[in-house]
Amino acid sequence: MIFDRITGKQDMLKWITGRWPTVLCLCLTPLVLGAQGQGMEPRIPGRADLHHYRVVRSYPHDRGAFTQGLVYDDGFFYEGTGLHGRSTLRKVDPASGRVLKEIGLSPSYFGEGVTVFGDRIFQITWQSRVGFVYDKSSFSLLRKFSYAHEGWGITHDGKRLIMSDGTSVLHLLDPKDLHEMGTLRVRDDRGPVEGLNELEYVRGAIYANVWPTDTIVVIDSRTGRVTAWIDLKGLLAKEDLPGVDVLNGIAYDAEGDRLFVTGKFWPKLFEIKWIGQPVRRD
Ligand SMILES: [Ca+2]
Repeated sequence: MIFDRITGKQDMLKWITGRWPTVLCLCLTPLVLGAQGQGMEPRIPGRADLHHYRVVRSYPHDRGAFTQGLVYDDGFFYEGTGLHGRSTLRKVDPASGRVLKEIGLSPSYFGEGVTVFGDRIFQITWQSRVGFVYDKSSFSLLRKFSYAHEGWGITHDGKRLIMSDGTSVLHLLDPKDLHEMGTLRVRDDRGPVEGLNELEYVRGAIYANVWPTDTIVVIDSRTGRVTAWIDLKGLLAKEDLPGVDVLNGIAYDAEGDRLFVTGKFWPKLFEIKWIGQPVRRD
């Protein structure tokens, strides 16, 4: 089934059909055509600036990792992978791509985003409405927590955990007791931006993959307003495309001001920079 193969999220068809009929034909086309959503976007971006990129450096990435969450912390990547029976939390050496530490989730859980908050790692799951808190060093499970929506991506701004659920709404959680403190509605001048997936907090902004495209939106974390779109089409060479799934994975090295991206089953992980004059779309 192509939906299983491409996304692992077959229920997404129901989600799209029920919630956003106008996006249906736009979303299905890239899934049928193949990986990366080449040439397609879920909607026409609003007036926010559109940026392109250049690759600073590429790194090896585990081709068996169905990447759902990516973080850079103190010289290492922490990565959460998905799919039932294949979901993991792992610590990865950036230079070699070697997995240094790994735990597997119970097959009943489909792992999603991860974030490192102090000495803890938070990992969420797709439809089980259960998240996990681990000790960063040992990966020992400290506690579970629950939430009332799907879990897609997670990051934090130093005070609040920020979660996506595949819609245009971000959930703000207290990292101490995990209760929901509020929501942030993400939109540009053309309306809500749906399909927000993997997240990363970068200097006052929230970066979000827009599922199932090669696009990242840059969101003002105070207002929810989209301030820029980054078009990441063409990151993988043609020979690397067979078997890969969509872009999913954003990490930021605050100390070195380095931005990293990868995707599901991608053989490479990239450090990128925005480039060029932004193109205004009217
Ligand atoms: Ca991230």
